[in-house]
Amino acid sequence: MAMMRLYGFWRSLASYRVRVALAIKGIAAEQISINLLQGVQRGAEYKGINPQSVVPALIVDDGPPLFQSIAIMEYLEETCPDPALLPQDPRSRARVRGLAQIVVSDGHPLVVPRIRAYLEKALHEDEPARSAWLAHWTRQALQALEVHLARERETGKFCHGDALTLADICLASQVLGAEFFEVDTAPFRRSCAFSPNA
Ligand SMILES: N[C@@H](CCC(=O)N[C@@H](CS)C(=O)NCC(=O)O)C(=O)O
Repeated sequence: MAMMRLYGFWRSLASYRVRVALAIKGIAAEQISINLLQGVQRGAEYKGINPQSVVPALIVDDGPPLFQSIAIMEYLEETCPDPALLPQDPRSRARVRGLAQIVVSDGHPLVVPRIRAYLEKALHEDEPARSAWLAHWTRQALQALEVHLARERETGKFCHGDALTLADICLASQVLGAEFFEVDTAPFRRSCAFSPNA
């Protein structure tokens, strides 16, 4: 069994995604907390591991750190394929990846700490304006997911069919973000029902 060390933080939605993937696949990993609230991610030591100053990063044995939650989850999928987090056929895989990217590429990047800090320190947006920003982009992502889940026949017990996939993990992280930012999730009935947090 490979030695794994995950650099993450309890409040990090991207770290959450990797933790869930590891748990589903039954892979043990040592957890190292990088305190984002104290800015530890910007220190020289962590920059040596991830020059982007973000979590997660995953070290496997003595290899170079893996970075970006989607790339890490795909690595876990390829090296530990059972239970699968991607369906078999290319069209289904594309849909699962598309749903996942609504969160990972579009929704989540707009609410990460460095964006919130930039709004506050560089643009001098006050707290209500910053909260409105977080709520707006969180709702946009959940709304897009909601429409996909409602109208596409591939939706099953989970986002895609009846097996849990990367899409569910990413959706769950977006719902968790909504809870952190106190966004009303009542309009996103399906997304919340599909979330493992439900
Ligand atoms: N697209 C990246 C996002 C990584 C990311 O932004 N992580 C956040 C926590 S969820 C972080 O470390 N932020 C530090 C900062 O913004 O200063 C991924 O999915 O891994």
